[in-house]
Amino acid sequence: MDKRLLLFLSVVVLFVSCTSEQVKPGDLTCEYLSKPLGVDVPQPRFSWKLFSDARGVSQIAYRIIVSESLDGVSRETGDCWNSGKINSDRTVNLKYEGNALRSNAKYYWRVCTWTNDGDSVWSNPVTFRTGLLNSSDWKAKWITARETIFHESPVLRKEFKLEKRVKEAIAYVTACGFYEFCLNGEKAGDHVLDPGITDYRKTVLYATYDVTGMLKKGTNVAGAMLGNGAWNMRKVDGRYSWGEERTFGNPCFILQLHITYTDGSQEVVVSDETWRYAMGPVTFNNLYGGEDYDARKEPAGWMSAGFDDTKWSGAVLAGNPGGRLKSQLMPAIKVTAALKPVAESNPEPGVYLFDLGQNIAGWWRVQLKGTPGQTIRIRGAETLNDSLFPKPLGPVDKLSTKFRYHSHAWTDYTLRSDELEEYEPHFFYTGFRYIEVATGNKENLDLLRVEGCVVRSALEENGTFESSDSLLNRIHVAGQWSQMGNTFSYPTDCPHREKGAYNGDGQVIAETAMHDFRMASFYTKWLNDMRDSQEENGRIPNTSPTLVGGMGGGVAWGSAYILIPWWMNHYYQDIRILEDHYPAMRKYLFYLKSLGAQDEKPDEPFIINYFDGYWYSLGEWCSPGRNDCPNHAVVNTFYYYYNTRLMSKIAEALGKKGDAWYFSTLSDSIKQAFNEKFFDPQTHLYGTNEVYQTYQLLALVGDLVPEEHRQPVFNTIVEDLKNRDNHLNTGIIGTKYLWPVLVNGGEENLAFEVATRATYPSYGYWLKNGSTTLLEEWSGAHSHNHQMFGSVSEYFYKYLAGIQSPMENTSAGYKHIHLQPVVPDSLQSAEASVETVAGKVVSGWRKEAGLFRYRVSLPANTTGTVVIPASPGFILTEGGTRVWNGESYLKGVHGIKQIESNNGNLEITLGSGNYTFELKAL
Ligand code: RAM
Repeated sequence: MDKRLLLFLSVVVLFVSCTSEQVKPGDLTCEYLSKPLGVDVPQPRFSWKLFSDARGVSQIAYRIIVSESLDGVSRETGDCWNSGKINSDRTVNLKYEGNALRSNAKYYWRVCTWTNDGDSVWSNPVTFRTGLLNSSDWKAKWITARETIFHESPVLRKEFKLEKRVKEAIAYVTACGFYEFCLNGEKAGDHVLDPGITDYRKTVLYATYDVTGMLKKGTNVAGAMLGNGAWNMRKVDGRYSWGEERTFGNPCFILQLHITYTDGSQEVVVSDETWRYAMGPVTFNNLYGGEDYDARKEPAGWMSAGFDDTKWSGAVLAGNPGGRLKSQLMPAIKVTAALKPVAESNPEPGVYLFDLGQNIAGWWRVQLKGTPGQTIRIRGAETLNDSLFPKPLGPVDKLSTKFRYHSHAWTDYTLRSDELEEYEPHFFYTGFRYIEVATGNKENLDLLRVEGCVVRSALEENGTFESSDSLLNRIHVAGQWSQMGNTFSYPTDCPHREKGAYNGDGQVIAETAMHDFRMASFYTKWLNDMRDSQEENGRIPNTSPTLVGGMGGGVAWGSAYILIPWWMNHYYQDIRILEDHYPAMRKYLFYLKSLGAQDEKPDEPFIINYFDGYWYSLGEWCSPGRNDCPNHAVVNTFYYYYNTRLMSKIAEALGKKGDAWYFSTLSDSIKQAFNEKFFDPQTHLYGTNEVYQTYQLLALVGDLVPEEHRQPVFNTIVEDLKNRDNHLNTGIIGTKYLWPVLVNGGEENLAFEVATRATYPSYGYWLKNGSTTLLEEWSGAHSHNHQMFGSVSEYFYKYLAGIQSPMENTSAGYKHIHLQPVVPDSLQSAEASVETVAGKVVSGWRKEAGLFRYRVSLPANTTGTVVIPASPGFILTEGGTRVWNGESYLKGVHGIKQIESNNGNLEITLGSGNYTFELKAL
């Protein structure tokens, strides 16, 4: 070949590989999940991110292809779907529009992106698997034991023969209650407490496992162990329980195992009456009361072929639970970490105490050696010696037993041998920091090892925050622990006392949670729970699903059903969540309207006054010194108003013009009534004669305050905080809005002072007293693991580090990112990162001698506006090059599009990429 041609070709190859390395689509997800199994959405949505170190990168077009074979996507034909080249910068939630998907099939997909540098790059291919798309695909039957089950746990088994070599095997499995599913003696997957709790009468979630490697030619054994969960919740004498006894019958089980042989033929193994069962080693299990496990009752060899099950009984068909079988399209509950104790003691013979140094939700894993038949009792608690706060474990400390959810919830383990045995619970979890192991006979064990297992919906972490103030950092981490402690397929209030799906707690923490964890698939499930729980009259109960918890709340609780979809559409560009739920959201709004007309004062139709009794018309909750607020109607009417206004915007977004107009008009009427009823223009107070911070905050947040009164209303909050020596006086509702209102009102230093207080009531008070999670009450009373006050982390991400969310000035889906750090005098540095749907955003600043250093990273295919405080005469450099000379913008640095001075700030317009700015005096 001509040498020159060769050189030319190699340059071309080099150029192509160089540029294609510069930009690469990655992190491909389908329905928010990476390579999901069991997708049962007929038109699943695809998302990706663009990765590049270059600046100013944007996508100008994309093409998605989907095929049932790897070859199909490699050849770039996409035999199921070829979207063609679409001129668009969108990368999030693009809907499949190809041939109808088949049940139980594997699909490959990849995306080609064109960027503004003229290049096009293919992603690597990834897969998704469909689940069982039609209810008629289910051939398996629900099975159970014939006798009534109260507390014990049946084990079921079935042998089946496979005549040929297995190419692929997929198991669809679930239970009402909980299950553990095994093949040939090995547990399938790593889910625990599966399936996620739903209202089984409406929805039952099934898991999909790829069990190809677990089957063999010849005889195989399928086995399952069932737990009561929220399906068969019995009251128990002498053991802790919560709420009413509620049982829908025996725990029941369903399995459909699809096998494809290497020759292409297929077979299906199903649960039916040919399965056999016996009562297993779990002799007691209760979601609240604990679990008893008698290892002597493990039927030896029951998971192996040839086990004699003739003495076992034949399973019987269970009634259909009623709910639609849906795929559990979210991370399952798993053991995500195991913590070793930081201290242990043996205060008396036969009693051991362990301190994890961290309050967690989950359970304990013990290794122990004793005598056969000996029963060991294990309990947990959040404090020692019945004291208010935790502390490091000392030699004579005792487990706190002041709450029944600690003293009367335990696991009893009975040893089968004098060998080393290991145990962890199967169908029970709780919240604790200390673990007590008691032998009961005042004799020590031959050997004992304990660790604390962190159990939660295994959502991926999503955000980081670090500042020069260690208290802030600790508050953030404690908040994350409380979220982890309250994420069990729905947001719970606490992991021990109620385990309730409180919608109020869940909504106030939601925006923080969307920074700390990848919440999208979890909230998609939870919103279905809310819809399932909707009552005939449109009411969304205080807990969804209602099967657990089911107690108090007010309008702020049900409002989760409007707020969460609204936030999801902003954070995740998820319009489908609005479309899907709109009819039920609308019905809820009309319920609120009817409430206004049917409460204690029907002559005030736009005000939601007292209704349905104290526990159901709660307003603010858990403010200092009181459990509720002086005037519930203010909070309830605020949420009525806020929901109505959002519904108008949602209707607008969905093109429902008539509804948009209707809700907008209704919200105007509520606003007027709200001010007439609650606002005193003389005192500038809402709802009371003394300042109640929450009311003043809500009125400002909802834009309810007449323009000329905004500043005086704001001033009442500032004065009240100062009168309280910079202490807040808010409960779970007002706390979410406290920092945004202060910062936006220009009180940046006060906001910081309030956040870093260390005396009652404050976060610092909790943490200085040894807490490692967030508490239920500012005083320290009751639960030590409630997530609802964690909303302060929004302040850390959005204001201190400055990564505004799509609820502030950032655009939906983080396409145009607004970064505006708020810099209190007494903070030296702050940095946060958030893994948004568009990619990872980083914003971090540090004060150095005569210098303000600011680092920012914007993912490819986004743009940004950076706003940093800058006095006149300051110069700004980026990467050492001057870009602002004290008066005007100096062009030339790639990626920076404009710099302007505005109200004491510099406003910098940027393309994607990494930047390091330095601001200093001339
Ligand atoms: C408590 C719960 C929860 C709260 C309700 C009103 O029982 O712990 O946090 O939402 O009450």
